Amino acid sequence: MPEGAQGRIVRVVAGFYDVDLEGRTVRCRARGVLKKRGIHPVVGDAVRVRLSGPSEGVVEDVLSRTNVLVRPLVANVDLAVLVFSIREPDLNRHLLDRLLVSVELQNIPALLCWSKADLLQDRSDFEREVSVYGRLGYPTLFASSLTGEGIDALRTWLRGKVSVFAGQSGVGKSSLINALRPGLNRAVGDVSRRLGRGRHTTRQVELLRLEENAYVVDTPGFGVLAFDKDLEPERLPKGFPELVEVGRDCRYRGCLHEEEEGCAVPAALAEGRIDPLRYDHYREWLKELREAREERYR
Ligand SMILES: Nc1nc2c(ncn2[C@@H]2O[C@H](COP(=O)(O)OP(=O)(O)OP(=O)(O)O)[C@@H](O)[C@H]2O)c(=O)[nH]1
Ligand SMILES: [Zn+2]
Repeated sequence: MPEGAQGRIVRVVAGFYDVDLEGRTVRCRARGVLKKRGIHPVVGDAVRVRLSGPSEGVVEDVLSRTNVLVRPLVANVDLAVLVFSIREPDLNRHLLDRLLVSVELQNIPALLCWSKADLLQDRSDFEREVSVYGRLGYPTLFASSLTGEGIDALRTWLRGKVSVFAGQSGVGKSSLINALRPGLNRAVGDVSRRLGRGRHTTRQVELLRLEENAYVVDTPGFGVLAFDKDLEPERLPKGFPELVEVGRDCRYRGCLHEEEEGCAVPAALAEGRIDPLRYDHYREWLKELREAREERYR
């Protein structure tokens, strides 16, 4: 048996860790000393494993993490693939901005994937609607798991990374992952049935291995995304690249871009350098975070 093989935790099941070692899964328990040191391995962790049988082993060590997403609980996330269908369901910009703020605040690069591209013949209106995201510097691609459009480009994006797929229920995340590797066969549900009941097909947090060094997490669909309960309102501007940029011209450092004297945002709004809908979302969430803080100190 080779000693100290390095692998990646793909699943946590009732105190056991399933570790991918170059395409083969080994069920492991964690060495007792890890717990004593307060180290709790999670999905996505790069680990050193000592094999104790053909498909059994012990997690000896957890390598240092680049980041940890809280929901879903995944370590070492390289890319967030935010999936939004161009129709069925229609684009939800509130949720899109919310997801973008979350990944920005966690320093995770985002790829915007417009799914079900086959449902729209003329894309010019849609492209106009989402052009703001391209201008902000987010990479975007159209994809359809029905026609295969964009699947190769998506595969190229995922190569060598741990990627988390996120987006509303029914936008086609599982279908995209199926198209990326047909052998995986994720459960695909019926959109009308599930949207009606708010039920989700996708449940357990699991890393799926697509090819060598490409792992994806299919997160359960959701309608809204809660911010971390203790996120300070002062951090919110960091979630908006355009506010970070324009904010350099505000008179006061730490300007929250409401009605402060010398704030550069009103001029940027008037000149179209800041998208009004995104700014509305910013103001709404600033208020929400302030209220949450008041709750905390009550
Ligand atoms: N027209 C079209 N329909 C699609 C496409 N991809 C998925 N669908 C349909 O959309 C519905 C939802 O697909 P899923 O892949 O289960 O969506 P999901 O985002 O994984 O949903 P959750 O697991 O609930 O988060 C299914 O009825 C699919 O057949 C596509 O590219 N084009
Ligand atoms: Zn300002």
